Amino acid sequence: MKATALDGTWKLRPRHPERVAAYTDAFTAHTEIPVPIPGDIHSALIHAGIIADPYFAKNELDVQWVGKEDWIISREIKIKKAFLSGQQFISFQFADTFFHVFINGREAGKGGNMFRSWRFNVSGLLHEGINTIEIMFESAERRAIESAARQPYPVPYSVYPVYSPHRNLVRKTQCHAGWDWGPCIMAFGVYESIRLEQTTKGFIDYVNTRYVRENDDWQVEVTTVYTAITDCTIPVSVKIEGPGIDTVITGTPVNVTVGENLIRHTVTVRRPELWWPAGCAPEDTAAVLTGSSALRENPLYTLTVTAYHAVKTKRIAFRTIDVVAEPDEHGKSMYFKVNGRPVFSKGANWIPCDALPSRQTPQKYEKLLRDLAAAHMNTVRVWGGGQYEKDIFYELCDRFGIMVWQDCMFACSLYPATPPFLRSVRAEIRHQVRRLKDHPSLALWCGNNEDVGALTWYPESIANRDRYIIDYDRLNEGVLADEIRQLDPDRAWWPSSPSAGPNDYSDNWHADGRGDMHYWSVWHEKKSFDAYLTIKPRFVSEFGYESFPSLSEVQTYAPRDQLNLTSPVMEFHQRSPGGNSIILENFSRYFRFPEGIKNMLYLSQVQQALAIKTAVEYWRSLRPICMGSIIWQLNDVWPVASWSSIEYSGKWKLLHYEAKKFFAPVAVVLYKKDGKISAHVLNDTEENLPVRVAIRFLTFDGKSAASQTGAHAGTQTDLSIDATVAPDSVLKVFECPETELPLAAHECFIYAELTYGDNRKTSNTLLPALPKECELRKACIKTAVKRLAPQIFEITLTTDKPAFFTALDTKKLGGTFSDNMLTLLPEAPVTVRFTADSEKLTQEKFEKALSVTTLTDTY
Ligand code: BMA
Repeated sequence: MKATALDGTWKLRPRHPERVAAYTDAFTAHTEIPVPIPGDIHSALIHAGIIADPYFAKNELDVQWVGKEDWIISREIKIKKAFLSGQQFISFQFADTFFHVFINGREAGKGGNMFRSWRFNVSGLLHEGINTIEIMFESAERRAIESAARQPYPVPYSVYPVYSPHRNLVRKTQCHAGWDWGPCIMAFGVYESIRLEQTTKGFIDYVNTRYVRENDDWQVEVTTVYTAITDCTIPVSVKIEGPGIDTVITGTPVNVTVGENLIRHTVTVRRPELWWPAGCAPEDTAAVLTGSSALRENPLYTLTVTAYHAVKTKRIAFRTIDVVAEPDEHGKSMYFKVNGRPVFSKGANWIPCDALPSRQTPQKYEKLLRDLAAAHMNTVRVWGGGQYEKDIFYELCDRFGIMVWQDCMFACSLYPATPPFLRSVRAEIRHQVRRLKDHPSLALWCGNNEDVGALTWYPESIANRDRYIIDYDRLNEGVLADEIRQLDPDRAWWPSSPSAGPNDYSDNWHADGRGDMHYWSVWHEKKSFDAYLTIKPRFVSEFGYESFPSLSEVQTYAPRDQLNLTSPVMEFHQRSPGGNSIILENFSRYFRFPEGIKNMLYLSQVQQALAIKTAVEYWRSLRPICMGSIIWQLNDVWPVASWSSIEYSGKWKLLHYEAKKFFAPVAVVLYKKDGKISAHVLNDTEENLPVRVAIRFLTFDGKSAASQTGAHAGTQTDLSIDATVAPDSVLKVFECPETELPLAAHECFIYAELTYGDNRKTSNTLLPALPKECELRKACIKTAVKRLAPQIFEITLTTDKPAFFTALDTKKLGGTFSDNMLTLLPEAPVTVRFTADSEKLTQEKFEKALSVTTLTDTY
């Protein structure tokens, strides 16, 4: 078997230059521009200067015509005589979406589902010497509109401020059509290598595994899915290599017949090392106690199957993973159990890492997933409005121990149940399950995002509920669950997110007793942050709160004259209806109103971090009732106001820094609920954890509150508590009624410091009154900077008065602080490190870029 990847520069032209002339004069009848493949067409047009950067200002509106046209990419390829023996094929993965392939002018095949793989037999179409390959992409928007006209009845879907109609009728990344955080860019292209293949026998399409554990030994059942082009006998070898293991089954002869063959081997692997989610391996506990921050990589084993000349290699690992959803005294549990150990899922929701597929680079995947793990997260949810992710995504999750909650790609919509649609989805899910199921990180298959709820969102489905419920069930149980249960019987199937579990269709936006919740009462229903403390969820797979990006990021899309929160461009880069008003309204709820855009952007990030911190700290303290909190959302597809914890450029928002603290395996949390203030120690390690907790009541001058005139007699004074927290659990170490604070709530704050392990310290702060009510003193903060290594700077911060929500920023200079969003106390300097992306950064440049903002600076 021979294969060539047709990567490189192809040529691009519109199918109808005369129509495109209405938008650009760049294309005459014969003009072509270069387009890198794998890649997308919008990116090529941007690169050629034919369309403007759609992420800037309101340019997105000016590029909508691109998605309404048809486009052709072409290239020549030289074929040698030897390649023409046997049969030849052209294959596609991630081809977006409606395309026709022509070889030397003759149609070789067509595709119409971005999530399927396609292989077309091109034998007889190629010849020795120069051949032309053309791929014609049809407008998915037009195809969706045509499909809508053919539906037996309307199939409703949710729309966003800028959108392309009937997205739900085409099997394409749903958010390409616009979302409440994303632009409408109806991309076209092929985002993985197009391969030209030649064989005399056949192909290995997939290699899949199942595992049976017998004490320390594992039986691996390897199924090779082999498509033969002729009846023949081929030798098949299976090899598993890795730390301490080298097991081979060599060359068993296997008879195959034309079409798909399943070839099975069983391999015994003795005492492999186990795969664990981040933070859960035995050595992770030791790292927590000593303070090592290195990211642990999991032991992965290489499985290679050779079938005649075809070879397939993949990385596998050894672990058990179960979803425990069982009735209990609180309703029904939901949590992951890995190698027998219950794991609290800490994580974020993943949307595609760029709206332009050409910019979904391996570097971006690696940075985002490293950043996710750096914030002590162990779970990522691949949300159903995006895409089954690229291989590199799952490979990184395997390495770093990030459990993947995998939605099937359906979101916020109803979907058709016509036979052609269901056939297309069946082929899609069969491909994706066999492609992805061996990743040790893959923890759960979920049917869709919010499609059960969507049944109640539209007049059509409210009026004719039965019809749409039947369609829902045909797709979800009839196709998705049916295929997943058959092809991946060892992995959990979860019907929808949110869901109370199989066969239960409760309202999991508000009911907290069973399954996973999407808790949107804070933000979409505009409740106060306290609402997070009114539920006892089992697992929250979505909850979020918006902020603006930092000033340097806003400047990438808003020209200077638009730097105002109600300017047209700032409102355009906000897709959640009324979003800017919600942010501003909450400023007035919690804070003294900030002056100037810079302070507003900063405060929006403080507010977001505070909202999500309130939720996560409380829900973690409910363990084991609650066993998961997955923040909406990790990343952005373009620069925009959104719920993300990391800005489009990769800069961490204050939320991501705060997440690193509120998701830490060992943490102290403080909260006020029902008039009581309490402190809890969270221990996600597998050991009994002796701790000391110092609780101090301080004035806004930084003095002990109890010693002040005005302090009530017989009230709380500073405390030091010694305790031992059991493994994987939470201990309440302190509680007092708010009325026992030494001073009025707005005159003092509580500062808790936890000591554990090798003299490791972590702290937390609670303002018992709303920040706007507190009589904060203006703090004068000083910084001293030292360069420790070419990329590492140390910043020491000192203050004369307690300073809250103190944030460091470096404008456009890329890099990450070791800590941010700090409480600073007088006489207690705080040192943080900044690791720059570039080695070329001078101390002078760094100091010039560095800014410090604290709450009292904003008004
Ligand atoms: C959800 C998600 C997304 C959406 C987000 C914010 O429920 O599933 O569809 O972007 O909320 O509104």
